Amino acid sequence: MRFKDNFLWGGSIAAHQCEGAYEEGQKGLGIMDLVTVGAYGKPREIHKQLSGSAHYPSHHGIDFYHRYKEDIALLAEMGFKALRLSIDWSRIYPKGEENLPNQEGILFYQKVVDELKRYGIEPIVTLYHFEMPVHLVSKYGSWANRKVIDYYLTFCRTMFEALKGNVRYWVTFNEMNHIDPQTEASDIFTYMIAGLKYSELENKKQTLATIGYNMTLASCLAVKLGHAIDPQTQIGCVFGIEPVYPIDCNPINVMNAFKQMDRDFYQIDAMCNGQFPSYKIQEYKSQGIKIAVSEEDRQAFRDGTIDFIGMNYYASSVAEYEGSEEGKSALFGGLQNPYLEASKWGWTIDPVGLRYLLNYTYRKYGIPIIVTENGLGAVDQLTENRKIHDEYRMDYLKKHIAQLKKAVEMDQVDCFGYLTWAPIDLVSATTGQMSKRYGFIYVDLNDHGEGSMDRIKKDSFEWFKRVIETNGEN
Ligand code: BGP
Repeated sequence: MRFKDNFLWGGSIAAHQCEGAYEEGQKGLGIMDLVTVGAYGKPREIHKQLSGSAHYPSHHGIDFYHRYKEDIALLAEMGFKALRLSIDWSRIYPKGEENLPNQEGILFYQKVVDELKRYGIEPIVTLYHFEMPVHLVSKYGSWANRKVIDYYLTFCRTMFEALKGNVRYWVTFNEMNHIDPQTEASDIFTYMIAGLKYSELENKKQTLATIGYNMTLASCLAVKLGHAIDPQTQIGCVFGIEPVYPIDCNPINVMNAFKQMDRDFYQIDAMCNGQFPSYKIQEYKSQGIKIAVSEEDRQAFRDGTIDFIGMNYYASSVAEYEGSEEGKSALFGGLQNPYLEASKWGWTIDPVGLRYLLNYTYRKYGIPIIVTENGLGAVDQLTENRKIHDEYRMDYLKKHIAQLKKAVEMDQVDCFGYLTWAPIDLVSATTGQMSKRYGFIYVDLNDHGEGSMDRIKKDSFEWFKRVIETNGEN
């Protein structure tokens, strides 16, 4: 089996990382509008409200809000078959709880989708990619409160209806799996997903478990709703997963590595098997965490199974035994894998990990998978004649595509698309830096928001164009 003829080659972007125009079009304040840029090795600061002196990269993004036509034309020139983008909830419901949506916000996304369709590019629309109205966090406490599920569903209904007939692929959430009571989380991870700082959470384990449960439930309810509005749609959920390897063959380390990796799968289990996994409830019970699955919820899990799994893949990690069978592992780095190199930001470069993860996931669930994010964050040097020679990026992607090919051709994994993160440079989510670049298209802008914002094709632009033209024969 080769890549299917209609294989979806393309890329992924997210609203808060590219749109900018944070005060235009009647947009409300979103959680990522309050996060500053982090210096190298330093975390981004998260503010409670806007402060005059701080620099907030989401406020300008790469100005996609005004330049989407130019950007989509460049992606079309590369031959893109698909673009995954997200809807900023705070553009549609500025505070999250209004009775009526903001028509200007809806119109913006309708225009973007129309522009994509004009070039035959399939839009894949994410409904929640770290974009929650700040008001829902301050008034209701975010996903820990079930009321927020209702507001999310109202928002989903608005978008399903507004884009009906034009969008075939929907994604309910991006990377909700990074919230787990067992994992020591960094502030930025819990903040991106739920607008809450880990260090400030009261009753951390219970709150994180509740958020994880409520988001899983919200996804199932959204799937059911989307199918009812348009039965033609394919609705999935995107997970960011890194394979976890044991540090050696000590069975305890092997078990521990399995347990670490397994934490990223309980929500996929719920969404594919149609029930919230009993092993998770058991685990919660043993730690005094209370999650009650009502009969109504049970029905929602049964009715809202996903059509496909979206897989964000960047790196793998290593787990080591640390005094108990529930030891510790590190997300993206920490423990070094001696066989792998890492990016400047410490993310390991592990193409085989992609094949492993695709096999692991497909064997478990047997439903179609799409690689929704994969790419190398790197510092690019603009030469005097305004070129970017990014062979390191091509090298990274080539090796990953080669492994993807093995997964599809040899291992028979049903994968229907490969989307790079991100086809055009944009603001990095975890660091806020512009200098952590992923694109085939360079955006002239630095970490302080200075630059012409000119778009410049990197060497990888022509290369990826050939990958698409040849359906993966690069
Ligand atoms: C994923 C997110 C993306 C993106 C990517 C790269 O987890 O879904 O939004 O940002 O990671 O991360 P970063 O931008 O921090 O390099």
